[in-house]
Formats: sequence, structure tokens, C-alpha cells
Amino acid sequence: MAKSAYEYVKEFESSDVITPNVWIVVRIDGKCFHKFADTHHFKKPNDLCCLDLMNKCASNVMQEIHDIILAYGQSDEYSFVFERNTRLYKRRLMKILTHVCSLFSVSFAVHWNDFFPDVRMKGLPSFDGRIVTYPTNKNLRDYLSWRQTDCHINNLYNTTFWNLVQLEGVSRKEAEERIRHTISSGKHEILFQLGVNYNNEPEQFRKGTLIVKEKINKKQVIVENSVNINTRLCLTFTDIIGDSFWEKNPYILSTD
Ligand SMILES: Nc1nc2c(ncn2[C@@H]2O[C@H](COP(=O)(O)OP(=O)(O)OP(=O)(O)O)[C@@H](O)[C@H]2O)c(=O)[nH]1
Ligand SMILES: [Mg+2]
Repeated sequence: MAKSAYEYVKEFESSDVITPNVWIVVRIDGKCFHKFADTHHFKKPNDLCCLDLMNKCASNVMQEIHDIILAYGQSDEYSFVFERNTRLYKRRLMKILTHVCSLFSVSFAVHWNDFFPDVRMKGLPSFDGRIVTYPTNKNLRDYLSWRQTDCHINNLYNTTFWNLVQLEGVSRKEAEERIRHTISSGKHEILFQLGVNYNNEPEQFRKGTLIVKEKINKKQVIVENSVNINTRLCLTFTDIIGDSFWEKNPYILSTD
């Protein structure tokens, strides 16, 4: 077939093919969610309906894109880890990234009313994203540990801050000053004096959510739809910093 005179413009496209054999991680993050949370009166510091909606969106993404083996989410972000040898979009970065962002954003809007039946959605929720690649298993585990540590630190801070404001009735400014120079144990102590044992806070808030694809036949909370005949999504609030989870699930990091 004859080429049109305009075909040459394709040569202006730059290559964005990701190196073979590295772990590909896509992280999406809610755009201006601080404002979005205020507009929709999300519970502070954690709105379970929003977190569950985020989990639903991540599950949808994993059901649509079979090459994602694991996802970890907290607050308004979700990280998706692809099979190391994925051939999705011939490993073209922009295609992979935009597909995940668009699937997640659309899911959020489509399922909004399932989680917020009495709240009319205002504005257009959207998620930006980035791709980072990691050459070794250690790098990938350190990445996930970093995100879960971020969850720990932010949640302890926010839980202390909002309990001071809500239970003790101090101003936001004073709460900030009371917390500013404390280390982790100091925040636990403030909470304890308010009658809150941080370790009894829901695991979902303290640890974030992990979704893995696993072979059928394990007793965990099951996300409703199977991915295919042999695998399904399992959602847990588990520690991924220590070795225990990885030792129990060696198949996740094995390439074959
Ligand atoms: N009240 C409430 N707020 C939440 C919840 N989850 C996320 N947020 C808000 O979302 C913000 C996420 O942080 P960022 O991603 O740094 O802030 P952002 O406003 O989304 O800004 P950009 O990501 O830069 O667009 C938090 O600071 C909270 O304000 C929740 O469960 N409850
Ligand atoms: Mg955000």
C-alpha cells in the first residue's frame, strides 16, 4: 500500500521502550486530593469509603491488565508491579502508564456511588502517574518498604493530630506544635493519654492495602471477581517490610 506524504511525521515520535528484564512499577496519585477530600467531607484522617473505593479501582486495574502481579495502596496513591518479563505494549512506557492512569480514574468515577451512595460527586477526580523501573528484587522490595513506611509515618502523625483536635478540642495550630518535636514513641504516648492505643487502630489504616494475584485455594479476603480460572485477587493489610510475607509467597519475586 502506498504511503501518504504525511507518513514521515511518525519519525518524530521518540522511543520509550523500557529495558528488558527490569521490574516495572507504576504509581498513580490523586490530583489535588487534599481539596477533593475537603469538598466531599471525607472523614479525617482516614475515610474508609474512599480507601475501599481506591481498592476497588486497583482491583479493576488488575483484572484488566493481567500482567500486574501486585499492587500496594495507601492514602490517595497506588503502586502497581508488573511481571518482570511483561511484553505489554512491547514495554512502551507511555502506553503502559497512560492505560493504568486512565483505567484507575474511570473506575473511581464509575464506582463512586457504590461507596458514596448519598454524596454527589463534585469536580472530576483524576490521577497522575509515574513509572519507575528497578533492576533487582532488593530494589523492588525497598521501593515497597518505602511506600509502607510512608504510610506508617503519615498515619501515626495524622491520627495523633486529628485526635488532639477532635478529642481534646485543641486548635490545629496547637496540635501541630504539640506534635512537632515528638518522635514515634511521643506520638504513641499522646494518643495513649487520650485513651487511644495506636496498635488497635485498623490495620488497613496503619499498613495500607496489598493486593496480590495468587493461585486459587488460600484463605484470605477475596476480591469478588476472579482474574481467570487459575488466579484471583487477594486483598490483605499485611506487613511487606519484613521477610515473612516474601518467604511465605516466594512465587511473587520468582521470574518463572
Ligand atoms: N480526610 C481524608 N483525606 C485524605 C484521605 N486520603 C487522602 N486524603 C487527602 O489526600 C492527600 C494526599 O496527599 P498528596 O497526594 O500529597 O496531596 P494532593 O492534595 O493530592 O496533591 P497532589 O498529589 O500534588 O495533586 C492527603 O494529604 C489528604 O489531604 C482520607 O482517607 N481522608
Ligand atoms: Mg495526591
